[in-house]
Amino acid sequence: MDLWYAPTSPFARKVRIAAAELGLADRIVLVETDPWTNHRLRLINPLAKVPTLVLDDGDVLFESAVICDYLDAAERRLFPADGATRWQTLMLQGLADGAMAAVGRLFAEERKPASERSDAMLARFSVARDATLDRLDREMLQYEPLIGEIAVAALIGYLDFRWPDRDWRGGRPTLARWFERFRERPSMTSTRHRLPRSAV
Ligand SMILES: N[C@@H](CCC(=O)N[C@@H](CS)C(=O)NCC(=O)O)C(=O)O
Repeated sequence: MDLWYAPTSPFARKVRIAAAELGLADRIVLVETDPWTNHRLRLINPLAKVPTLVLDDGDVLFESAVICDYLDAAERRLFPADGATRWQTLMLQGLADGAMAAVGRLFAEERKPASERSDAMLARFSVARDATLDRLDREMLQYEPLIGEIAVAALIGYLDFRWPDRDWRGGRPTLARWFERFRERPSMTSTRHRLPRSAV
C-alpha cells in the first residue's frame, strides 16, 4: 500500500499512528508529497488532500477516518463494532478532526500579512481550539488507544509542532498528563512531524 502524506499533516499522522498501533507500518510505503502543488495527487483523489491511500489492487481511499477504519478492518481494535464505546470514540475522533481542521486554518491565517488577516477568523478558530482542549481535559482518555485517542494525540502533536511556545497545557492538567505519557508510545515517536524534505 502507498500512503501519500505530508510530514506536516496531522491527518496523515493520525493514519500513521493508527498503522503503527496495528503493527501495519511496514506494509505501508510512504510517498511524501505537497498536496498544494502535486497535480498527480488530484488524479487519484479529486480533493488532492493527504492522507490518500493507494491499495495494492489500485483502489484509492481518502479521508483519514476512512483509511483508519480500513486498516482496522481485519482486527477491529481501534473501531469497536458496536456499543456505547463505538459512539464515544467516533465522537472523540470527530471532535479532534474538527479541531485539526480549525487549527490548520488558524496556522494559515496567522501566516498571512497583517493586512490580509481576518480577526474574526482568528478568533473563531482559536475559540474552537480552546473549547476543544477544555472538553478533552474532561474526557477519560486511555493509554491503550481507540481511534479517538489516536485522533486526539494527532491534534495535540500538531499544536506542539506548530506552536511550540504556546502553553495549551495550563489549566488542563488531565489532558496534559495523558499526553505526556501517550507521546512516548512507539507509534508517536516514529511518526513525529517535521518540515518537508522533498515533494514528488
Ligand atoms: N478530512 C480530511 C482532511 C485532510 C486535509 O485537510 N489534509 C490537508 C493537509 S493537513 C490537505 O491535504 N490540504 C490540502 C488542501 O486542502 O487542498 C481527512 O481527515 O483526511
